[in-house]
Amino acid sequence: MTVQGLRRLSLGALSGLLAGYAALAVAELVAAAVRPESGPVVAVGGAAIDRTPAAVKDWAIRQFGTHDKLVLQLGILAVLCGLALFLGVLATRWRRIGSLGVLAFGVVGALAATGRPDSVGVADALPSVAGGLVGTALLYLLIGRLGPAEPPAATGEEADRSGFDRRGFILAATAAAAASTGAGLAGRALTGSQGRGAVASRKDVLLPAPSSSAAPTPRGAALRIKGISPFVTPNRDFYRVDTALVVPKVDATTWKLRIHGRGVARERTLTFDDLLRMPLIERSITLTCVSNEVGGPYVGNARWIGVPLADLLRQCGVRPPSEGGPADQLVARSVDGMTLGTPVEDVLDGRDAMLAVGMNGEPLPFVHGFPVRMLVPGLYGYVSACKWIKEIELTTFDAYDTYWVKRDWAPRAPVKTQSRIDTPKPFARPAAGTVMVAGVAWAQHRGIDKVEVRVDDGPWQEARLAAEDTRDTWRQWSYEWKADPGTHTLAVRATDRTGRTQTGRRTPTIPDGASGRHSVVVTVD
Ligand SMILES: Nc1nc2c(c(=O)[nH]1)N[C@H]1C(S)=C(S)[C@@H](COP(=O)(O)O)O[C@H]1N2
Ligand SMILES: [Mo]
Repeated sequence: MTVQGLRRLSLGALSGLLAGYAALAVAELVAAAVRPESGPVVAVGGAAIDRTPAAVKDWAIRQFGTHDKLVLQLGILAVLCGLALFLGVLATRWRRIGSLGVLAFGVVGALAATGRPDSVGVADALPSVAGGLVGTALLYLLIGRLGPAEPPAATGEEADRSGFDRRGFILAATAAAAASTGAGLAGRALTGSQGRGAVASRKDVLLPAPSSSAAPTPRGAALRIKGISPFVTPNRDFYRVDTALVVPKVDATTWKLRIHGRGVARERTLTFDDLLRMPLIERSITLTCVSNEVGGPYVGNARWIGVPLADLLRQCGVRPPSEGGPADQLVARSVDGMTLGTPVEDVLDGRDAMLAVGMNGEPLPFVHGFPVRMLVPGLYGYVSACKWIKEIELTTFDAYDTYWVKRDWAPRAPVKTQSRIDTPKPFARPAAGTVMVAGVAWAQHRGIDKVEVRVDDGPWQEARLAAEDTRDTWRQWSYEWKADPGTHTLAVRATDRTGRTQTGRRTPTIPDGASGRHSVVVTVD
């Protein structure tokens, strides 16, 4: 290949990159005007999450933890870079086809955005289409500066006769890069300013004192042992699991919750202030994710303040199936289109199901569902803990499959009895002698009755249980191990108040939560 041919290809690739960059920047700006969630990267990422098989989603959560969304977006950007390079090179040969390729990807973004469960309609297609058009035009223009595809054969040491308009190209490329950066930054700034109303509304929230406080945590519920999970999980350490690539920023002053559906004699629409004027309860509740592997981190305990959901539903005339009510499923819908389905019977059976407005003494953090989320002790998060809730619909399990149920997770999912060794850590090297083994065990709404530890193939030994707060919270435990030198396996199992001991049979998280025992291998020196 000639030097000029090579130059043409690399400038083509560069043009492709610039066109892709411009397309994304313009899309970002338009998305800021429409909705941040309608931008192509977020939309394609969201669509990918919607379509990810349960097993892959679980794998991603396992591999990347709470960074799973960042990894996904970086992956999408990497793929887009590759495609942009390719389209640029393609355009050096077929200017129109290569340029129109950029638009084709805009269309993909548009389809992804309009197909999301939270889509507001065709407006969501605008960012990707606008970006695609700008990118197409830019690539076409830049390639034009490179001259015709097959230049008159230049001979010998004759000057560059390929028709390459160097000045024009550099000017156009620089201007495009600058304008794109400007558009992208403007988009970011606009999106940021839109969240400001929500941020201000959160700052203005004054949580009323609950009319029913949680009993003080009993002395002895929180053990002082290095490495054990604190009894109350601080908000900043509380796990986060959701499908939201952009954390919804909901303004509490305009937020509304609608309650309707089968057997709702009196439909209601409530504002945030309406909720704060009702009698509030304060309760400690341990929340667990169904995607938590045995020994995994997706469990946390917080002190929540909220409106008792059962009272609210009874006021609306809702009766549980056991009292002849026609609805057996409560579907909670969030502002981002997520749906979660909870048994009506569980919500109305006397447990502290609530619409939570406070978490550990402050308004809900945005990532945990500000302004209002649902909580039902004893059920995994995906069937009970709707964040950014905006609607409650009473229906039946036969009539409606929620988001995760459509993706093969179980429609009903009470939390399985589980226990975890927090310390020592896997592959730790404690010194021989007394080693403190400790952790947490949970069986929400049944309560933990016993925890046992086993060393290698020895007998199960009863661990010391910390005082119980309530049966809806986890319980710390500890065991003083007289450790001999060598490599040992520590295993733990819990027994709940129904007398059932957690099974040693390992099952995957899908469809209704992992079972099996947590064990840790350590080498005693
Ligand atoms: N709107 C919305 N609510 C949601 C989810 C979600 O993806 N979107 N995820 C659920 C799941 S799977 C769990 S385990 C809990 C996690 O709550 P946290 O992130 O506050 O710990 O929220 C639940 N509520
Ligand atoms: Mo979850």
